[in-house]
Amino acid sequence: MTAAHRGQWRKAPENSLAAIRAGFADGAEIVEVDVRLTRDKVPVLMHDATVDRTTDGTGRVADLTHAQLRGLRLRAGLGGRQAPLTGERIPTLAEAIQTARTLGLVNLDQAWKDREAVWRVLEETGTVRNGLFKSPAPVPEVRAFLDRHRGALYMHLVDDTNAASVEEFGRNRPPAFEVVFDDVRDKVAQPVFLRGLRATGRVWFNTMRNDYAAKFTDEASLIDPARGWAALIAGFQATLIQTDNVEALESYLAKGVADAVPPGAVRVQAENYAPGGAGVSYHDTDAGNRGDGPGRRGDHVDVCDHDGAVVVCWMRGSEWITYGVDVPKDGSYTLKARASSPYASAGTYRIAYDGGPPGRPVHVANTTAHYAFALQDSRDPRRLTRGRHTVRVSLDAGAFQNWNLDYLQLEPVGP
Ligand SMILES: [Ca+2]
Ligand SMILES: [Ca+2]
Ligand SMILES: [Ca+2]
Repeated sequence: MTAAHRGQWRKAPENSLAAIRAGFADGAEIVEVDVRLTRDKVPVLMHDATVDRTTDGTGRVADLTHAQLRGLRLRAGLGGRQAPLTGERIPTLAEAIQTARTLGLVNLDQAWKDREAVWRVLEETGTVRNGLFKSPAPVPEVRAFLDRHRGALYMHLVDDTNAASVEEFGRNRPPAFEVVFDDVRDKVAQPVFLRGLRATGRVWFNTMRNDYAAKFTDEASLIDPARGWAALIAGFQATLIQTDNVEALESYLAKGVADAVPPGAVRVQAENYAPGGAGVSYHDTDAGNRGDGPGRRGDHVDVCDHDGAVVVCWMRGSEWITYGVDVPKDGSYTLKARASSPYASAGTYRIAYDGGPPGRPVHVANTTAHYAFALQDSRDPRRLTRGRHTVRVSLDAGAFQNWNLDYLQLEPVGP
């Protein structure tokens, strides 16, 4: 089973009704949301303690009334000050859970402390079987809640600090455990422990970021599922994966391929730039590799590791970088860049083929976070013959530049 983290935020604001619908539409069985109480004790969906990141308002959810929150508009995707505003509003839990009624489960994150208020909403809306509670709370506290509310769905969160809690449940175990480990040597990551969990229920892992399941992340899975999802399924008993990449995970589960290169297209990873060194294959304005990723020894190109995505980062005006690309067939191609940036505009680049003059400026779109990569079409098609070509990406010196480049992809658009 797959769980869409904060809903399908690649298509709608995180924790919005549209994101819940899109998560299920894209194949998730579970949509994860975050629940908080307003000042007047209405459970609503909001990840952060404040509304600042994801709306056009400011302030703490706990200090604002439901009516005040209702007036705010949600920002696209993962939000951020420069993300565009949408027509979506902050949903109440009641609206969210009713949206999911015929579609699947809603995992109620951050809801445990307000579990009685949340339970009342589920009862009132007749959606007790749609809401999945979770917590790492002491077992007696969990038992008291489940005894009080027969029929409540509950998943227990375990890491190395509370691994023993599994045994405390005795023969009355929850139907699922969420396992968090940041090192494969952790107790909860050992085969014998995980087989024990799997024997009685489902095993949930989170692959959005490093340190939730060591480095088995979504982005690593996009490069090769064996670095992420496949490893968790084959070696860690995973039967439930929470992801920021619903479509890619569904594609992997259905077809064995996560992020396929389209037919006739050619992809080159940004970090695999042409050889030659400074002034030949690239120009970089800051000495050394300022990123935390695997840069090329002796080179100044900045390479970052964004939770498994290996990317060229610290992109600045006047920098350029060159790639060798093997075009499979004569034809017209468009160049797409898998890029990310929380800024608007994030930057502009121009493409030059085979040492020719640079094309028109291409604007990099705001993706609402540094780790939210999206494939962006340069819309500057070019005829190319079969064989080896060089592609140079150069950043305009006069424009604001702050974005990350994961890969380039030439896609056929015509003969
Ligand atoms: Ca540098
Ligand atoms: Ca740089
Ligand atoms: Ca890359």
